[in-house]
Amino acid sequence: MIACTRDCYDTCVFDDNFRPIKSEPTFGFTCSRGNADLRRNESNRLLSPIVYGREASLEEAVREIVRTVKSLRPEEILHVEYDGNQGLLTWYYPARFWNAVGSASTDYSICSSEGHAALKEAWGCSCGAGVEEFKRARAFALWGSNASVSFIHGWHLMKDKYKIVIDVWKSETARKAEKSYIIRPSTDGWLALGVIKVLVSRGYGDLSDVEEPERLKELLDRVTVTDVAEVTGLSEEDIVELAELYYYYEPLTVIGFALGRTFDGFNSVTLISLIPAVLGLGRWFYYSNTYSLGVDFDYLRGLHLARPSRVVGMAEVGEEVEKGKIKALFVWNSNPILTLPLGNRIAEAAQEGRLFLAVHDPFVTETVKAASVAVPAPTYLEKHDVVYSYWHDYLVYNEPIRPRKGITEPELMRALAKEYGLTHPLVEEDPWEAVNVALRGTGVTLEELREKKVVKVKRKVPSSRPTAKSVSMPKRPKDGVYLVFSSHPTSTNTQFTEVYGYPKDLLTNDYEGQITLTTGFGEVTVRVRRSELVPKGVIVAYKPSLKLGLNEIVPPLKGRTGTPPINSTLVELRKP
Ligand SMILES: Nc1nc2c(c(=O)[nH]1)N[C@H]1C(S)=C(S)[C@@H](COP(=O)(O)OP(=O)(O)OC[C@H]3O[C@@H](n4cnc5c(=O)[nH]c(N)nc54)[C@H](O)[C@@H]3O)O[C@H]1N2
Ligand SMILES: Nc1nc2c(c(=O)[nH]1)N[C@H]1C(S)=C(S)[C@@H](COP(=O)(O)OP(=O)(O)OC[C@H]3O[C@@H](n4cnc5c(=O)[nH]c(N)nc54)[C@H](O)[C@@H]3O)O[C@H]1N2
Ligand code: SF4
Ligand SMILES: [Mo]
Repeated sequence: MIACTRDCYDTCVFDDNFRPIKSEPTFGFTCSRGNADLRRNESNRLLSPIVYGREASLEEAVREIVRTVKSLRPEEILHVEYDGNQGLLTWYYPARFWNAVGSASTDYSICSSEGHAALKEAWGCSCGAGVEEFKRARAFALWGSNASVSFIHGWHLMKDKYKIVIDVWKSETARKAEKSYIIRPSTDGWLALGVIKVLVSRGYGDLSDVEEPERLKELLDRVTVTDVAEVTGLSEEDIVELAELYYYYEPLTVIGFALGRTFDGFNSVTLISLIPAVLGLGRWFYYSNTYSLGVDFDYLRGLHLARPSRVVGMAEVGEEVEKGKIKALFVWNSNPILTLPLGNRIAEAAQEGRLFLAVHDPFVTETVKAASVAVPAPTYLEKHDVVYSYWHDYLVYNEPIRPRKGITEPELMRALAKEYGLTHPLVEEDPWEAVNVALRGTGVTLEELREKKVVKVKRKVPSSRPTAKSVSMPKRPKDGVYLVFSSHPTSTNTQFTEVYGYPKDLLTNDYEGQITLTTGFGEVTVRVRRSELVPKGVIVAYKPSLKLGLNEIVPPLKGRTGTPPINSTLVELRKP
């Protein structure tokens, strides 16, 4: 058995012949990436360590990294890792070395942290519905979620059920849904407030299940359905209709990660999550179940014994590199030159010798191409690890089904520690022992996982009622043209573009041809294609089109808890 470790809701489970398992949670099918994985595994691989442009031995690469680390102050060194591989040993464990030497860490905010923080504040935990509830639900309301593309097994369980989509363009999912509402970008908080207002004023719902409801009551008094219509671009009838559909169908609310990446996303996620509570349905939403599994991620990262010297927002990495505050980056499991706001500043600084960039990746990515030192990593098909899902409840013990190329993350971490002369309990603890300890709260032991390979966890979901103490009046986004992003069926973020290519055109309502997009941070010239699916004031880019350098203009802003509001990128257009 092996599970796909890519950053994806589905975490597909495969048998030893790499066929998707017929049973839950994979139901016998997978995506275009899963179908091409074995083939892709043999192409575009980084096969040898590289030190300043030439092939080198692993020892040389490790020496060069440690020499640089020792020559700098810990605060000038930042490790950047994200969810390229969702394995406990691959993603989390290697941070131990960097925490032990006291370098800076990121805030891990690029994707979903804003929504996690919002839901934790309101509900005590961001966790919600799982596979069982998806099966049981008779309808779904999807906000900022392109689930038919980004979450295909969740979507599979929505088949033949009533689906309502709230998006900013007629996405693939909006087109397939029974009902869709297309609103102005970043106005979801207003719409949620409008829905609650209608439900309460018509007696369809009330605030009796909401703790500390005063602030919400105050907002309901201040806002009218007419205001909500004006801000969202919907008609008043639409808003009433959406509230009626909520009342009639009691849909399971799916809150897409895209929403945490909007302007005022914290508030939007909070307000949307309160709709089911107003209907007396409790925690009838899904965002991410990571924090109900009981895995101790902090233990894996060694935070019980060591702390980073400082935390840098993922929004700010490019800017800090440009300003010279960061002099060395150690990257794994991530392709930050393409995926972080102003990520191109990393490439420029490395090229000009202002930044030492070390990268550990299985593939020759843009970040690897710009690296001072690159070290090959095995893919998930080539190493042991324990994998979890942010949707389903199964832990999987991954075993290699392909010969290994490269050095694993724990091995590289230990090689760095040895060269450094670091004797710290964090790097001395055996990686598997660390996994065993980190799994304690799951009720599953490593031994059991090794024997059974796939084990269902009993998730811990608090039955708390929500509090409305963190809601505030939604902010009104400025008028203008917004660049928004969506998942694409043939890639996971920037991965797989070497197999399937990537869309070269962005989608707009009213123009076709070359166009220059400008923000206060730079400009990028792209081709756009006219599409009736996109309303005025919106430009849609699929995530693999990040290859066009779109993050060169995404501002290094932080949301309430750090996540950059990437989907609220206000752009000026210049036509030639
Ligand atoms: N403008 C804009 N920017 C965005 C987004 C957007 O919508 N718009 N989306 C954001 C979101 S949601 C996310 S999650 C981030 C994603 O940002 P990234 O994490 O940078 O995204 P990926 O392109 O998936 O890159 C993952 C990298 O991990 C590598 N990898 C895979 N497996 C392994 C392994 O086993 N070991 C090691 N060492 N490396 C491995 C892959 O080869 C790849 O290079 O991007 C964000 N950036
Ligand atoms: N095939 C595929 N699957 C993926 C990924 C992938 O790259 N490809 N990426 C994975 C990752 S890292 C993540 S985070 C998830 C993301 O998956 P989702 O949570 O589905 O998020 P996105 O695909 O970023 O965007 C979903 C929708 O949000 C809409 N949107 C943008 N701004 C707003 C807004 O202000 N309001 C509303 N209501 N909608 C808005 C976009 O138009 C888009 O249609 O998917 C994961 N699954
Ligand atoms: S990328 Fe997602 S849907 Fe595709 S194989 Fe991996 S987990 Fe499954
Ligand atoms: Mo993400």
